[in-house]
Amino acid sequence: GGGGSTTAGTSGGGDSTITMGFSQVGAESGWRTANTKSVQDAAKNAGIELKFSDAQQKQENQIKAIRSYIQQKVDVIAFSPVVESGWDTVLKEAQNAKIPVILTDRAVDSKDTSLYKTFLGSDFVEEGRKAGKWLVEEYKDSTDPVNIVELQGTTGSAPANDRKAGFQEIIGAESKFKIVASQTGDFTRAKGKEVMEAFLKAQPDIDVLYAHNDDMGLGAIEAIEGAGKVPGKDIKIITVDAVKDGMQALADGKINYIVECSPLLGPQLMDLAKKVVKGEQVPPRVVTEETTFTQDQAKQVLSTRQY
Ligand code: GZL
Repeated sequence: GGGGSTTAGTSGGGDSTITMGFSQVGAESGWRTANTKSVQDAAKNAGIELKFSDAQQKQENQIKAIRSYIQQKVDVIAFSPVVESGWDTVLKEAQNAKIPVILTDRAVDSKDTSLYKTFLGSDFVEEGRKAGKWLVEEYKDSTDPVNIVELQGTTGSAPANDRKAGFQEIIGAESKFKIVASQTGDFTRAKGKEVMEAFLKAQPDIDVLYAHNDDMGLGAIEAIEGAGKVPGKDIKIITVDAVKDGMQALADGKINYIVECSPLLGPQLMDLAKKVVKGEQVPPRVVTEETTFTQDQAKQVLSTRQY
């Protein structure tokens, strides 16, 4: 019979598989679950062994996870910091243990940028500016006051701070725009609905909702409809992310504009991790490619969306 096939011997020497310890924020939104899937699929495709933990949106759980990865002597640590502050101590412990750290999705406010090799994620200030620019354009022919309510992301998180700042930078130039109420909905649908119900009771006249993510916007839509108003018409809605449920609401006319924030960071993260483990130089900042969507654009692309 034919000779059996011979399998090529694996290269000699130690196990060259990279182990990555990843601390995820939680599972608070459609964006987050899509981000988790991207990281897990990309690790598999890259042949990287992934240790993964979900912090339920608590910083102390992320710090615990990072400490356990240090104990386990992983080759590289990556995480999305739930809030910007309070990371220097644990990042110094990783540095002392000679384990490189990659920031993904959200940033930290540490002054010492040697504590991490690179930050891969969106420019949240620019996302806020894009939201503001659409609103300025939408109301360019009117001089009446425009009353805005804002559902902020998780208090202290980079996306909440920066999306607020970018939006304010643009609308602050025109006195007709007034943010009459602004409160955190913690990036979740449930909290977004609850806070929007409170806004509707407290504010006699709301023209616009700016929600820092689709999930809070979708919760707010339930509150707006519950109050007998028409979302997208009585109250215009701008959100950020462009996850499937948000894009469906946009196509249905319940949301007016979505600024995309791509969660598909997995492949780039694994490429950066391989370089960092080899001791190769990587850019200190890698900004995510992303765009914006109107209602018509949502109708065209809905069936092609990956998340
Ligand atoms: C943004 C990410 C935010 C999303 C939310 O990169 O950190 O967290 O906009 C998610 O949907 O909860």
